[in-house]
Amino acid sequence: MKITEVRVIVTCPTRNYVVVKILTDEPGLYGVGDATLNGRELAVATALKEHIAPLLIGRDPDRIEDIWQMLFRGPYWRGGPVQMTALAGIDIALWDIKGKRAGMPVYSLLGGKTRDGVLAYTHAGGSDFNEVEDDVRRKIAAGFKVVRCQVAIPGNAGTYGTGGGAEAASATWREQPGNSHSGRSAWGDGGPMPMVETWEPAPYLRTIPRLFAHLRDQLGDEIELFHDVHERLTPIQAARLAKELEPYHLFFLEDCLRPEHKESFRLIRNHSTTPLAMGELFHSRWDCVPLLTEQLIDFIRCDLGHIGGITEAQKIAHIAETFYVQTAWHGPGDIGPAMHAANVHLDFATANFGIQEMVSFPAQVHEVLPGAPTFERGYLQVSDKPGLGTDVNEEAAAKYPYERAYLPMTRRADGSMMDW
Ligand code: GCO
Ligand code: MG
Repeated sequence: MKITEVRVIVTCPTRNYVVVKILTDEPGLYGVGDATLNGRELAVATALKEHIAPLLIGRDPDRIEDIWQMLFRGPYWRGGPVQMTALAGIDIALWDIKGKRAGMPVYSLLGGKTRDGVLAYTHAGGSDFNEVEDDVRRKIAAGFKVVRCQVAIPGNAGTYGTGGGAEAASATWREQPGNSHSGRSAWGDGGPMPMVETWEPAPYLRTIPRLFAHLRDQLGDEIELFHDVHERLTPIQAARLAKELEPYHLFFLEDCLRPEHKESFRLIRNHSTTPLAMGELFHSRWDCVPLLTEQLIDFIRCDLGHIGGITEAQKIAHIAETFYVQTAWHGPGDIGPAMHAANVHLDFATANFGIQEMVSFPAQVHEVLPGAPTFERGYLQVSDKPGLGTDVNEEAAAKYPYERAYLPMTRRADGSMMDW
């Protein structure tokens, strides 16, 4: 069997997705992967079309590990988000082909089911504590057992993730002259620019423990709650937050520090027993290893779409298992249904699976990219069809051409740059 074509489809059914379709010389046998990198979609599409596709034509799609090694080590230049997202798109499509060829769902090829359903979480948010509480109640009524909670911070305009839905939290903003939450213009030339938010640590650190005090008071202890810091704190600020949140028993505290700060997790650990999760900005198993071997985190939550796909994630899961760390793969709206399906196939086959982030895709995404995992009573399921069970409708994709879009940016009150 040989790869005959690598098709790269960029489509915007409400937001941009990069889809990889690998065709083979076996009539009707193809695989579908996702290679979406929010805000840098065309960089990945170009890497795939210009640099990677020509290397794959004529190769045996069965040799996933060898192709992975070739695309990772072959170019000499290692990793980074663009290359690892492109590699993930190829990896996912190859696993889809392998499953279809074997007549088995991918979770079977990865070792078989270790559980009957995949515990999932969603997002709740609001502009004040009561709005967050109401949103959590709605999510509980919809069947969720675990909910991430974000709230607007008094004095911080456009605080990340207050929109509620996971889609809103991971939204990109289409280019719009003067589009700025704070009224601050990043470039000042009136040209296309991302939304710019304002953020200060002091009001944030005061507000978040009070939010969870309110939620525990109103909602009791049974519902699992947690919070995403989104890489905005310094090590000592993160240690303070983790310590002050201890009484509210969070499921985990997500991404406290920037991805470069691995050794600083020691400081947080020394001060608190709040479980810690980290990883959506990591690009390889080597980013994870220091946190795993020292047991500095409790949940590893890389994005399969940005670390090279199932092949790399399964290796990370196995290293994590050795150190009693559980998986919680990133599952926002800015990765496509094929990657969400890959998450859930791997979750099923992972003994040390912890939890899965999920989104409900809008109708246009289902039309273009059918087969996303389904949610019922707190758990996700995937199709038992051979492969990953997702597809791409190329005619429908053509109806929604690419639209340039950026992630928001954040600045401190004095105008200096902050991490979004
Ligand atoms: C999450 C994330 C996302 C990211 C988004 C960036 O936990 O789901 O933090 O919302 O911000 O994926 O593109
Ligand atoms: Mg996050």
